[in-house]
Amino acid sequence: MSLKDSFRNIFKGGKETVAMAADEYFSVLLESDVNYETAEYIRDQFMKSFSGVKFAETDQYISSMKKIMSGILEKAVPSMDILKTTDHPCIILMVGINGTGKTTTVAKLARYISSHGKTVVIAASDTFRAGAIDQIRVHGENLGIRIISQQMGSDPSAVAFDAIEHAKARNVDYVIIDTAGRMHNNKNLSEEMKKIRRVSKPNLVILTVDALAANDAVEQAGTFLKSIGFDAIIVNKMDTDARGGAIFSIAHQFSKPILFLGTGQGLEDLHPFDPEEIISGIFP
Ligand SMILES: Nc1nc2c(ncn2[C@@H]2O[C@H](COP(=O)(O)OP(=O)(O)OP(=O)(O)O)[C@@H](O)[C@H]2O)c(=O)[nH]1
Ligand SMILES: [Mg+2]
Repeated sequence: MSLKDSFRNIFKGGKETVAMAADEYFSVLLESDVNYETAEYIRDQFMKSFSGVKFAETDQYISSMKKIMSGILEKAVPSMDILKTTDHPCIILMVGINGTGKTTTVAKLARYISSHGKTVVIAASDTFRAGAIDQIRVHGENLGIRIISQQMGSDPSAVAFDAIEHAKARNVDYVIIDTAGRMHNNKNLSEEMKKIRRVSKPNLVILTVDALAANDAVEQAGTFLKSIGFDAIIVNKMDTDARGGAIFSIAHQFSKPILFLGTGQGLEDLHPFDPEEIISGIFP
C-alpha cells in the first residue's frame, strides 16, 4: 500500500492520543520502506512537536507529519545546478552497485545536458560486464553523442583518461564516465573504482540508488560513502516504488543532495527532485 493510503487509514478508528498516533505512524513508515533510523527520527520529531500535550486533533497530527517529512526532503534539495559549472570540461563520474541504473542515467544525463546546448562525451568505463559497452554505444547512437571506448577487459581508468583528453582537445563541455556495477563488498572492484577516481579527478561523483532496493540502498550507499565517496545522488526506479518510503531514508541518511529522480526506462525519464511534488502526493 502507498504511504498516502496507509496514512489515510490511520485515523479511521477515531480520536487518538499523541503517543498512539506516533506509534501508528511509526509502523506505517516501516511498512512503507522507510528505514528504522529515519522512522525513529520522524517519531521523535512528532512527539516533540506535541510536547506536554496528550490529545490533539487529527488535522494537527497530519500537519505535523507533513512538516517533518517535508523537512527531511528539503534538506536534500541541491544548491548546485549541473548546467552552471565553471569546470571545463566538467567531469562527472557515475558510481553505484549493479543494476541501480548507472548506464541508463549516464545516457539520460547526456541527453539532458546536450538538450541545453552543451557538448558531451561519454566514457564507456564499464569494461567488466559483457554487453556494457554495446549498451552505452546504442544510447550514444540514439543521442548523437560520442562514446569513447576500448575493448572489454581493458583498463577502465585508461578509457576515462582517453575521454577526458578527447574533451580537452575538442573543447567538449562535459565528460560523463559510466562504470561497472560492483558489489559494495568486492574489494578489487572497489580499488579499481578508487583508481578511476584518482585518474579522472571528477568534479562531481554521482551515486545511483534504486528506490526498489529501499533499505538495502541505504546500506549499500553507506558502504560507498566510506570507500569511494560521492557528492550527489540520483534515485532511480521511482516509478516502480509503489510504497514511496525509500526517498525519505535516502534523503535522511546521507545528507547529500538528490539531483534527479529516475522515473522510467526512457531517456527522457529524468526529473528534477521536487519535495513539494512528493509531499503533496502523500498528503493531498
Ligand atoms: N522503471 C525504471 N527502470 C529503470 C530506471 N532506471 C534504470 N532502469 C532499468 O534498470 C535496468 C538496469 O539499468 P542499467 O542502467 O543497466 O543499470 P546499471 O547500474 O548500469 O547496471 P550494471 O552496469 O549491470 O551495474 C535496466 O533495465 C534499465 O532500463 C528507472 O528510473 N525506472
Ligand atoms: Mg551499467
